[in-house]
Amino acid sequence: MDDFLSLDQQLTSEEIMVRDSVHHYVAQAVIPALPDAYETGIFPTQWIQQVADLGLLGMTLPEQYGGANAGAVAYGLVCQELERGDSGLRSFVSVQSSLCMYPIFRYGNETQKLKYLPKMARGELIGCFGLTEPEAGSDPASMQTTAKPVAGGWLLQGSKLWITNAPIADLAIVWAKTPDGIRGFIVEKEMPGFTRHEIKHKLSLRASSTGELVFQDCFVPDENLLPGSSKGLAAPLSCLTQARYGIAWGAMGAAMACFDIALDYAKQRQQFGKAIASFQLIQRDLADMFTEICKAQCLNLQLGRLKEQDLAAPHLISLGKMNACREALKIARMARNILGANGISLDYHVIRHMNNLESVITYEGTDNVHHLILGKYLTGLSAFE
Ligand code: TGC
Ligand code: FAD
Repeated sequence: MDDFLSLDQQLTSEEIMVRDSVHHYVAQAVIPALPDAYETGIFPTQWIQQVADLGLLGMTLPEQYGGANAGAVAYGLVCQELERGDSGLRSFVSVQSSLCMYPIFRYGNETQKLKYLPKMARGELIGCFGLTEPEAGSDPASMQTTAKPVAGGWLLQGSKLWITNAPIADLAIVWAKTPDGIRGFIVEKEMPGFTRHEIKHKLSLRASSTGELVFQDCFVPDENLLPGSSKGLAAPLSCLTQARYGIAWGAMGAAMACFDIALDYAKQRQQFGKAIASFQLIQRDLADMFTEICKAQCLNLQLGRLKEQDLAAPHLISLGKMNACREALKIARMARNILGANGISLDYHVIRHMNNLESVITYEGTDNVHHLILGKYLTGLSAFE
């Protein structure tokens, strides 16, 4: 869609350049591969090297760790353009950058940063982030995975479920209960007692690899504890704040794709002797979709500028994630309706975005959770206690 609000005026030339180069990459290399990748339920691993070569992995980190010192708005625009292609590709980049490289950068020591981050930026090491468990989703404080201190390290026991990248990951950032509280660990795939299983039969995020992590007396040496991780939920929640911010932009990328497809289709498709775009009810839907995209673009941009000044409080990020996911899902459903029967075909893409957004609205905090985070901020009363 065109830049109707002239928001490009608010972007630097570097931000526009990075957005446009990712847009071009997605149009050329990602979208053509998608119907088949989605149908077969396989994450195209060739995308890993491509996004690494574009400098998109850990792009906000300093250069000495393989990053590009990029700002929050540039990262947001990248997420938007990746998810214009598919939520699975944006998920891959979010998890690698915000949920794996960020905790190592923020809570790791210098040895860990130098050992892992440059290789992760080059796409040579893939990460996953294990917080959710079979019995602990919205309430990660109730996790049952434990880390018991033993000579020279820790013994991990438990499992993590619904973990993006788990089947293809070389390492996992795992959050486990120690006698002192929840701490973060870097668990490498070769560590004895660590196994992974792919989750099959997903009807959403099919072009993404999702799995389970299992720890059976898995020995993790002391050097793989993230020393700066606090003894509570603050450290994993701070990683979620990074990823939720990217999702606010990403979900709108999927919404923009759906809007563009629906608008083109409505102008072409003839019924009752004229283009369906000429019908008032179709125009109302298009106008509603367009309005929500414009509103979310402004919100995301302002959140990004606040984040660049370290002023984007977690409840504001919740506002952005909640709004974008809710509106993007509505837009995808409206687009699917405008396409009639063609709307259910992978060839027209909107059903894929719609199904993906059913995951995106659930992961990284459900719609309810984000309402309650905002509710706590507004009222001073926690609904979680
Ligand atoms: P609460 O008492 O509010 O906070 C506990 C401590 O954490 C601090 N804190 C934060 N710090 C940084 N960023 C944030 N967003 C923070 N939110 C809270 C807080 O200040 C406090 O610190 P301290 O020092 O006082 O201890 O915690 P609570 O237990 O009331 O929180 C409840 C709740 C529901 C908000 C939280 O548990 C939550 O967000 N639940 C949702 C779980 C979730 O989002 N899981 C996502 C798993 S990862 C994932 O889905 C990846 S998908 C990836 C992809 O494919 O793209
Ligand atoms: P539950 O917490 O059981 O919630 C079920 C329903 O109850 C929801 O509607 C929820 O909003 C509602 N609910 C729960 N508590 C409350 C409350 N207090 N008030 C009102 N309503 C409430 N996790 C990771 O750790 N790493 C990953 O990489 C990852 N990737 C994922 C990829 C996919 C494709 C999916 C689908 C999930 C992924 N997740 C990941 C897990 C995701 O974060 C959780 O699914 C999410 O946090 C919700 O947890 P749950 O599924 O257990 O739902």
